[in-house]
Amino acid sequence: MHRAHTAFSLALSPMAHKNFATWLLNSSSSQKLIKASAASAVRTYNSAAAEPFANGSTASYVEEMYNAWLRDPSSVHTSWDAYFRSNSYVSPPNLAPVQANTLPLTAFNFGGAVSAAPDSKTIDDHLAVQAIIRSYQSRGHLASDLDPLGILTREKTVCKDGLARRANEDVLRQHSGFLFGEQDMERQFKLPSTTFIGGDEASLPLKEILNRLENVYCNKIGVEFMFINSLEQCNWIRKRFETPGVLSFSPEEKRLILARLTRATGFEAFLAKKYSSEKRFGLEGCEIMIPALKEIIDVSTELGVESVIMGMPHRGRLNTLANVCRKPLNQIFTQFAGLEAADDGSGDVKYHLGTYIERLNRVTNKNIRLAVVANPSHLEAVDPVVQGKTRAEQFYRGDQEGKKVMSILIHGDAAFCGQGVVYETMHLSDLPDYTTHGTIHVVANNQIGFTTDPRFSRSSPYCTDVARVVNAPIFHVNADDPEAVMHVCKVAAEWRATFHKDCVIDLVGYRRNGHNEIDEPMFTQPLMYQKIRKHKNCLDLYADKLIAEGTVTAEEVKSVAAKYENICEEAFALAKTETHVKYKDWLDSPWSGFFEGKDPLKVAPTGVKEETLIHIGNRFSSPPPNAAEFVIHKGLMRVLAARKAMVDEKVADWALGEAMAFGSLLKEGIHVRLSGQDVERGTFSHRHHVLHHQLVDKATYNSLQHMYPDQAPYSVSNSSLSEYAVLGFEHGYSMTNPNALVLWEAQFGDFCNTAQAIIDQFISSGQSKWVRQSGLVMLLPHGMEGMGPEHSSCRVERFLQMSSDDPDYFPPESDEFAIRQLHDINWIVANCTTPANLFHILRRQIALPFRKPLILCTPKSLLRHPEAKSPFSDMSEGSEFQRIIPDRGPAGDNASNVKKVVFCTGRVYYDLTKTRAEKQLEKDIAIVRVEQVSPFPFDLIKEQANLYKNAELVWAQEEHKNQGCWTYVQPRFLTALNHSRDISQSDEQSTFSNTTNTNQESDTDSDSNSDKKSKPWLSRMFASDKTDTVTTGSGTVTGEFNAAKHFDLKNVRHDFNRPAGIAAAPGVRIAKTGRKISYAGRACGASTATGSKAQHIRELNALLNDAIST
Ligand SMILES: Cc1ncc(C[n+]2csc(CCOP(=O)(O)OP(=O)(O)O)c2C)c(N)n1
Ligand SMILES: [Mg+2]
Repeated sequence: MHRAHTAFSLALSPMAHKNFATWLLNSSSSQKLIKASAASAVRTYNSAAAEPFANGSTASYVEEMYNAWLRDPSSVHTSWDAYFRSNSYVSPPNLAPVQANTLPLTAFNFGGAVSAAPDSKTIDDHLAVQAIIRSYQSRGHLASDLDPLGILTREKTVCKDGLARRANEDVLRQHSGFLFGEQDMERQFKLPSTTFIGGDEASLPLKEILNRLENVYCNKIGVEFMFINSLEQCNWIRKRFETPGVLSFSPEEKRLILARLTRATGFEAFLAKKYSSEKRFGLEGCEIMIPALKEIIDVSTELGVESVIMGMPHRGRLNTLANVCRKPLNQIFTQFAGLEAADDGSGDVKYHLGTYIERLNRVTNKNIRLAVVANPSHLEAVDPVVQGKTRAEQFYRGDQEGKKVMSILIHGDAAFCGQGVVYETMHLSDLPDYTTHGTIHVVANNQIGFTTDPRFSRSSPYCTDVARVVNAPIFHVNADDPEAVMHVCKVAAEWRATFHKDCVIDLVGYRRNGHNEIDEPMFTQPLMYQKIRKHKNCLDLYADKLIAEGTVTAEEVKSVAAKYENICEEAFALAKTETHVKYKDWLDSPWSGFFEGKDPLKVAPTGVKEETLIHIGNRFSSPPPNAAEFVIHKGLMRVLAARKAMVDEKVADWALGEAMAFGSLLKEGIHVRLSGQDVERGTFSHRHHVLHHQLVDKATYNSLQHMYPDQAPYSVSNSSLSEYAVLGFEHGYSMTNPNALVLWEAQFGDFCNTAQAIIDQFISSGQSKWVRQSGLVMLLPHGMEGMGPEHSSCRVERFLQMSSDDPDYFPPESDEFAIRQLHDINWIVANCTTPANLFHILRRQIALPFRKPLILCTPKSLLRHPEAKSPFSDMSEGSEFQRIIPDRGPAGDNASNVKKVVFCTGRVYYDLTKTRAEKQLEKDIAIVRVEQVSPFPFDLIKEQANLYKNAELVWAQEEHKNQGCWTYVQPRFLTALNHSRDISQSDEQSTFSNTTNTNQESDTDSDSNSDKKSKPWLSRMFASDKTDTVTTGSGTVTGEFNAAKHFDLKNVRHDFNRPAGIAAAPGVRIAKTGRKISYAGRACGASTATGSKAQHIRELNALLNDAIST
């Protein structure tokens, strides 16, 4: 479309005719010439015709003819007709501007008089040369010398002039056989405007043209860029690679490369020497990545970048931390010493924890902040998280164009092409609310993934092909050529600074060792590894080169290496004096000032003044101030009017409750960002935060952005159709600043499982693994409403299974019960039934003195349910979030006579109350809503059970028995009802992980049994002393094991205050008779729902009859 449009407008241009007339038609033999050139073109060439060769107007003319022919074949000369019919013509992506070095064609001697028109051979030959230039530009990379091992390198072939060249048929296609005579090699050819190989020369001998093209495109760099649709960008790249002399480096620059390479190589060698039996996922074979990253950072800093956020996998991570981030070496070496942690964290340091460093860049003399984001083993999962964090940092700095903050993503070759999240992340790169204004992707391409060869791990020619979809240029480079690598990095950094678009550097190296250092690669890649064994490392190769050319001496090389080894030795000695690992040293996004001076157990009030609610309500229900000009859809006028009526009545529905929460937070200076598929309107058409002018394209109004003049920014963004990348992105965004409410909404809760890796590896466990908090809210529409098996359930059972509160442990009751629970758990899972509770729970995310992710099941039918409304009084000052909502009707008033209490959560409450009313059982059956399911409100459940002393207790849920909340609530009910199991547990994780603790003791026990250390429960299983008591911060542990000896005391919490005296042998339950909770609902099921509405209703009726009966 775009190309057709360009061509069409050119065809209409009177200038095109004028240019045409001046150089060709004025000639007396013009018609003959057209015929001759067109005919010969048909015979010999195709894309040559797409390039201007004689002056800038030729291509315009050809293009013009082509378009005229497309419209009407008879409108052009028969020779053109024949030419175009042969399908030989390929329209250029765009037309090139006339370049400064173009010469009139008459400047060339065509064998006749100077003023004579060019003969057809001259034109043919020029077209051929042009085609060859273009071939090199488009496909030269296919023959470039990228593989340091030479396994994939193509042989050179000897050309007519006796010179060996690499470009072959893959590159030159039909032009490879073009037989220039040897005498042609010396012939002068005019260079088209689309090449820069000439420098200041407007023409060159053919031989020189070929040599220069070979050198640029078929040497150690393979540039893939001709698929880019922008001519400006293509020319920009051509210029940076083709201009003569671009690859020359000063002696100082070469020494710097050598020094950096020495450090990168020395670091791995040092670790190999000191920790020979440890895995470190070394970078050997691709050590150049370290100088490469440094070059990118240097150039970017020079161009204005102040903060770089990096995401990377295992390979070379330690080297990057040491030599790019300059994290103190002793801190890194400490990780190998197997020391105990002084604070929380999973011991997952070496390859997974992040870091954050602020330092002076010595090359540019500018301050720079470098962060490496903590990442799980799940390859590439960190990509969108990095992007979200980068975007957030840009946002908070007001860096709207990404000039100050940038991201670098480092990939393995197998993961880059194999993991779908890479594609999803790439697709965020140019979206207005998700772009980070250009990411530099660096692939540490060691041509292997664990034990799998590329031919079995990808169908694409390169591991980088995914980047082509966003028109990112791809710079392949031989990792054994440091200068070529540095050049590519410089270009990449300049590209990002110029166009603010992604680009890829493919560092083609090899992996000297196995996947890790104790792995045997010869099992699976014997021939490759025979080659590798004989291959000199990059540092030695480069040092040899610099010594040979006289840039450095052999002594200098040795002394640089020795100096670095000394540095390592000193750090090694220092590391030996360390007694503990401090996880807090490894935070990638410290929230300085957030925790300080805060009472960790105090929640700020969440209710707000009624006048605030009225103000927000009025704004939210009003059309834009210029309503007369802004035409709103009639349906939306009705929505606004209904909202206004609610505000006048001082009640809120779901959308209004949410808007009240957002608006009031914005008023308090809290940035709110809501992202997900179709969130602006809301999947269920209830939200309507963005009003669209019905007559003016892209004119919109968002009232939440105009609540108060000094409010914080509100952003609501329809996302790409991705869960994995977008949820990861929002998680990254939420990590950056605790004073923001970041929400991701699934279209239906069911779809969140395509983002499972983000949920499992980051959201549920980020704090326990990496000491990193996030207050991200996941809004998950959930409800079995007969919408089919894929539009029903957010699989709340899965979230609950990952909740870290202990089902068997009733924490001590106190005024701080609720906040302590929140403090200690990994995340919050809730299903609210009222807009007021939604309002409070969202505001509570910010009111908490710490941050926890909130998994919120949200309603569908309740959005419009006439009873699912809240009076303003439930949101105003003094009101707060209700963890459970007791029965406030006749049953609640006369509790001792109640026969049955039905506990439930979520929308089924409304079905239950309706059925109870229909059966006139309001006095006999109480219905209690559990609004916050996890952490479990043990105290309130106990209170309710005590209130209804004589009643049977039932848990009713619309999800199947093996789904929903039942399996989570059942054991907790038993604990709340004091019919708990004994306190022994054989898995420590459920109690202790995922907690933030400021009051713990540390274990100095240096038991070397690592299995016991990592699994304290195992020690306890076989402990003999069962009566030890351990006193901790504020509580007492009485257990059946010798805690001081076997138990990892660092994990003992001040809140670890188990009821005493109920010790028993591990695994033995203390059975007590008494009250139980029974289940009312559907049987177990394999699917989340039945497909038909009718069946759903039948099943629901059965559930209601079961639950509401006495
Ligand atoms: C999502 C995921 N799947 C599988 C693995 C297991 N794994 C770890 S490293 C690796 C090979 C990675 O190859 P590549 O991306 O080329 O990186 P390299 O190790 O070669 O640097 C695999 C399969 C993983 N970590 N993550
Ligand atoms: Mg690899």
